[in-house]
Amino acid sequence: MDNLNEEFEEEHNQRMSWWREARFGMFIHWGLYSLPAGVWKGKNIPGIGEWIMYNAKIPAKEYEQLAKNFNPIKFNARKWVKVAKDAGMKYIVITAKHHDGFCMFDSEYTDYNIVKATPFKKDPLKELAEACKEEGIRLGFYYSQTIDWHHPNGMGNEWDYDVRKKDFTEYIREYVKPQLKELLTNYGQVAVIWFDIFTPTPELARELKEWVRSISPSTIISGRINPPLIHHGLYIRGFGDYIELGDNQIPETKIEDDWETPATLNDTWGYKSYDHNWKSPGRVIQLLVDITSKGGNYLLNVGPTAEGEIPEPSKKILEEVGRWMKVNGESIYGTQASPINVTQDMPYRITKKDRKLYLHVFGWPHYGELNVLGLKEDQKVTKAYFLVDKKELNFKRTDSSLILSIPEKPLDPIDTVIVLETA
Ligand code: JFZ
Repeated sequence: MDNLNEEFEEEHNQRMSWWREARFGMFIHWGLYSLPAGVWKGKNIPGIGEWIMYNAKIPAKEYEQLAKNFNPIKFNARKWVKVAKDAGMKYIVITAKHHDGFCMFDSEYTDYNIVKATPFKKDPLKELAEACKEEGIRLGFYYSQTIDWHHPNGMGNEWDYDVRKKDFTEYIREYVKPQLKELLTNYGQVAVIWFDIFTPTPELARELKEWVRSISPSTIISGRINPPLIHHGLYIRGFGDYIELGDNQIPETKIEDDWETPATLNDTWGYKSYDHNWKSPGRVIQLLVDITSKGGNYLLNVGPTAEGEIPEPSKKILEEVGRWMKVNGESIYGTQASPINVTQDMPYRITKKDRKLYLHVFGWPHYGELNVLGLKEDQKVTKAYFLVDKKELNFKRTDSSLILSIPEKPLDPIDTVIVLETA
């Protein structure tokens, strides 16, 4: 690799080191859309909650009236950060401006923001930044750099505006870039700028990347700064610092680069009053393990209410996940993808850190033996024990498998973690 590339790679590794350690973060979708919560003029509007303005084709002049009633008096940044921290999450990414164009932060480039346009009059991102700093949680901002259904030069609103009259380059240079500078300079060290549905040209994507780098070189840029790039079946990082998969998308096999799955706890990102399709804590834990075993991060969403509260069911699920993480976090944080091929149908997953393999057993065999397949002949296992109590397990080796002697019942019905120490 030539020197320049080596320098970039070294810089990239430094920027990504906390992110590779973290593995698990909280996504927060919170905005004016939390007020209708999936209902408009008495009708349930299909689709994800934060898309209600688009799905109901609400005129911008009508939608913006919501600001007058957005007053999250129950918002408490410390409580939100505690929910994330107790769940074992190490970073938070919150919507600063979603596709509806409403800014959840104070901005001098539009009055269509939470400080100037709502009775709340405060900047929740400022409070969140302070709470995150106190608790050692990193904070990033989701920013919709392309779709903006409120701004006349943003993309996506063809029911209020004439597309032919839009000047998108003007939108990027006179609005998006100045706002990114506000976000990157007014809220302390910003961990991530989470760009979303894709900058329409590589030139503008490069311009945004260089802009962010020029203001805050250590801020990570999400993969959605450009469209997903897949070449001969391989995911390619574009202008972002990592690959962003589709919503709730889990790859079949590991990806040899930094990547993240953004995911919901039910079926919506923004709060919907009637979406009760919650994932179980066990499902969330096994998704976290599956993603980590393939080398990825899990950015799991909560959609707070217009009053400023994280929904009780979300908190209950995350409390349960946190209990598992308290005991087993070592097998997630700072781990890499399994060096052993594990297919989706196998009853276990493997994560790796240094010379330790963490065997996550989802389906417990009830005949006293667990077969771990696909080991290389020269892959020496010197010791096996339960992570939770260090109790050793006997095992036999064949050329390509390890046969562990296991008790009748699992220690944890969701995921019992066995440590395999390797030479
Ligand atoms: C986008 C947003 O439209 C949505 O509201 C939410 O914020 C989500 C996290 O991101 O939705 C997407 C964007 C990209 C893909 C899928 C959904 N994709 O590339 O498959």
